Amino acid sequence: MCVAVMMEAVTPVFPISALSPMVERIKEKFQPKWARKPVMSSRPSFPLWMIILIVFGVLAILGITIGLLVHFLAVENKTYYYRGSFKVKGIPYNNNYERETSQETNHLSHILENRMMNAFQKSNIYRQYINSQVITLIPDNNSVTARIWLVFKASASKKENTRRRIESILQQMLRNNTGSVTADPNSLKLEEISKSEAEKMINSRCGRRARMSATYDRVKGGSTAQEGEWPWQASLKKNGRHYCGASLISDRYLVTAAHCFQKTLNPANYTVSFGTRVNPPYMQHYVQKIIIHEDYVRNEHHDDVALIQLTGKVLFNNNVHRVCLPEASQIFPAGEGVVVTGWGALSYDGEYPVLLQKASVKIIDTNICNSKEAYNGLVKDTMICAGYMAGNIDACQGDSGGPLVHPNSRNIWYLVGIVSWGNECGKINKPGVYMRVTSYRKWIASKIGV
Ligand code: 4AZ
Repeated sequence: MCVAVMMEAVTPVFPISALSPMVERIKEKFQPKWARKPVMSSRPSFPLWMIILIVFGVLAILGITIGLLVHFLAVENKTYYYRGSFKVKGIPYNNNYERETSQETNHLSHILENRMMNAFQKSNIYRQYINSQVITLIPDNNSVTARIWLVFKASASKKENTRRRIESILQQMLRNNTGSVTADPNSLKLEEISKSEAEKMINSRCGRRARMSATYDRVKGGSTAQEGEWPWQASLKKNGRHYCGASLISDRYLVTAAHCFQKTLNPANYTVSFGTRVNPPYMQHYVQKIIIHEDYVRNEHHDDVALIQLTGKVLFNNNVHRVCLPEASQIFPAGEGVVVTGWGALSYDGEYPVLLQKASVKIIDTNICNSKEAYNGLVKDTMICAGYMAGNIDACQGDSGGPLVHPNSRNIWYLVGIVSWGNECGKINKPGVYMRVTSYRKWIASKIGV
């Protein structure tokens, strides 16, 4: 017992195996040689090829992990939408800024949109930038507040960082008062909005597209339109059958050709549908009232304009919303590229398509269109020719009443003409003749107040 007590006094209370490596080494040093462990015998030895294999394996796993991380954090981008506003100073009060289609609105918006685009494209987030637009201008005493709309893509992890960067780039842009426009950097406001709020903002404005399709100018002949590409295009149906085209110009009114209503004027016989497929339609509305131009004479070509009032309001969405009406003073020069759309015949007395068709044409000088070989003076100032003197690409039967549209420098679409008449379709020296919308702008305003 007593020996046992002696041992207790010199032995540590924790087991030997728990000693630190340093203590272990000291302990080994004072052990007799015969009791020491052989240095190498405790570790298994691996052949070189196995070590290389293990290293490669570990590197491969590391590589895959990093790759997946990069993919989810950097490549898996989401789209983010923002709305904001800032003040532009030194602009004398002018209520034309309140009109979305005025020259003043387009001019100032274009300058601001170019400045925003340049600022973002030159920044270090140029790869995340998708679009920026001026939505409205609100004039005040000696200043105009610009309401803006922005789209960026970013990974979820960089979301807040992206918002801060957008804000600082815009602030810097507003501080650099180069050019004719001076802005107030302290007036900048910016907030993230949902996709549906962003689409609502765009779809409530005229002549814009929420989905950005740029294929229209690459199409040479007539070809099938994409859903949402021409959201103002409507099909006017008589007793359920496509009869004429029409264009949505407000949430309650469409503009079309007067000659579409030659036989009956009873609104109950007509329906208006939207979407690229004429049957079954994407959206359908009923007609409340038909307003024919007072000076239209049946079987004559002049004043071939009519308005359709719907029984209820159209709920705008990506695929259905209004086109812009040009100011009465706006000029569309000869040679400008325009697009005509409709479900009309694919050739004179030919077949009708099921899906909406589009064709890129050019505005033709009225003097050329009135030449002896062409229409020999039949084209009035209130009409506009579009197509090609060489023929082929043209509107045709069933396209009547439909839109001829032009994108302005901001890519906002304006109604230039209403399909009206022509000598058959696509014939040499016989281009399509359209009602010139600028000539009827005041008549439209007098009837429906837009
Ligand atoms: C029509 O009969 C018609 N090529 C419409 C347009 C044109 C010709 C005929 C233009 O409705």
